[in-house]
Amino acid sequence: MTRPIRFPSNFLWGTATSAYQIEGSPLADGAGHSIWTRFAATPGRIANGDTGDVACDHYRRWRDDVALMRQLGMKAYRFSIAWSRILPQGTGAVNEAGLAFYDRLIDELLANGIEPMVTLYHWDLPAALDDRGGWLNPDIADWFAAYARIVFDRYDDRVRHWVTLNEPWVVTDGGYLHGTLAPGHRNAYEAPIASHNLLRAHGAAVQVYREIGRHQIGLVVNIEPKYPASDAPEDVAATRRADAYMNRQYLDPVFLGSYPAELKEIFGPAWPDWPARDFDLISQKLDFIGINYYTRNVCRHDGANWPLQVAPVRQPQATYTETGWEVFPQGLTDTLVGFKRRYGDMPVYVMENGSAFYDPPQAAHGRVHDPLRMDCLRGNIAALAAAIEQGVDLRGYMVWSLLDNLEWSLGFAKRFGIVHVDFATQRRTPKDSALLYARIVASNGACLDEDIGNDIANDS
Ligand code: PNW
Repeated sequence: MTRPIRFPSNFLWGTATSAYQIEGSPLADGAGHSIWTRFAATPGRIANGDTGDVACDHYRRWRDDVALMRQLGMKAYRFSIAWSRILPQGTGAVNEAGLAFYDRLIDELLANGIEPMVTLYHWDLPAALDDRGGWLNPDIADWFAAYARIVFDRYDDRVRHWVTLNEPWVVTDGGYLHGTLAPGHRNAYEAPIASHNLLRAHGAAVQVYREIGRHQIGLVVNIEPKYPASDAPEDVAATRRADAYMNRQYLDPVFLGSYPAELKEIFGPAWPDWPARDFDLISQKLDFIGINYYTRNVCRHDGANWPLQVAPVRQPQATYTETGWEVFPQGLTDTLVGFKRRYGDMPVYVMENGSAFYDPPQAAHGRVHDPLRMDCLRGNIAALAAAIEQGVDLRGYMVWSLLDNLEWSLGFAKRFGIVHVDFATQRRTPKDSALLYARIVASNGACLDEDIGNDIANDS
């Protein structure tokens, strides 16, 4: 390591999860169905027939899970609220038992010195709202704002970091364009409408927060930097389309007040003309931006690939994770520096970053060796330090994920946790990557200057 690694003294180090992926008991205590309980009950939608009915049983084991975070020295925890626990029908009657669950969790986190960071929407739309059109119904901005008001009213005295939506791109691309995620539609006419209503709902919730909230609110987007496979004009144009579709589709309207021109090119007749006033709603001022980073994409033109006409180019020298994502820490620095360049200086949190690897089943001996995940963690944290050095106002970093959990339609087989979960017994075992991360957190990143972690991997 050539330069010393430095992080701000109040840097928020933590982990992230989401409700449907870890909680289990999705219908307990009066909660309603979500599009994910439905999707999971539809044969063939989730690998291996897995569901979130039990998941990590966090709904009952939350106290132990907070104790585990404390043991690892975590400073923050990002989780999401299940809308259908609070409003079983999505609108209307409030379910007090659902509110009480998150009260207990928030209080326990604070009692253990862990900062709660709360996401309002991490993909589990109440099924009753899907029956009314879900993200395709423009009324959803009002439904979401009403839900947000209830949640802000209840918890804003204790929660200082709020996120409206997690990854609108994934909600739309998986849920409405390619059909791989709930609600499983595959329709190029629906996708732009769903995206637009997600952004309107985000803006409406921020407006409510400005009225009644006292702390910080932001949006979380997944960013995958795009690099051209060659300097041939068609590859460069393909790269621009991919970046516009995945990255700028959300950030441009929020921060610059309009969509990238490439979207019309991509969607053709399916791209609507939007009313100008919508952009006033969408572009509410935010207190921070949350960025999820997993991988990069090298792009080439491919006319056969619907609808983007872009194909990914595999890198022969690279390591790929179990979800097929290239390990590329430099992309995290590029993403953070690139954000600042295009949208300006503002507080940034990396709200998710992690990797799925096959972990050899050694948990029975009390250890799980995950050297590849450790390498990723080291590389990514060095990439954060490089971004800070280049002037990025980075305030925190959340590892995805605290626990192995339900990786949506890929089921439980893809493990992102730094803590191993034996789903038969619910036993939790911190992997070597968790021990490494605990040291990184305890030293505020400085231990990365040393040849950290080799002893962890060797002292089995
Ligand atoms: C995120 N992509 O999803 C989600 O926020 C998590 O719930 C999920 O478990 C985690 O990343 C790992 O997948 C993504 O295709 C899904 O670029 C897909 C993409 C990015 C993020």
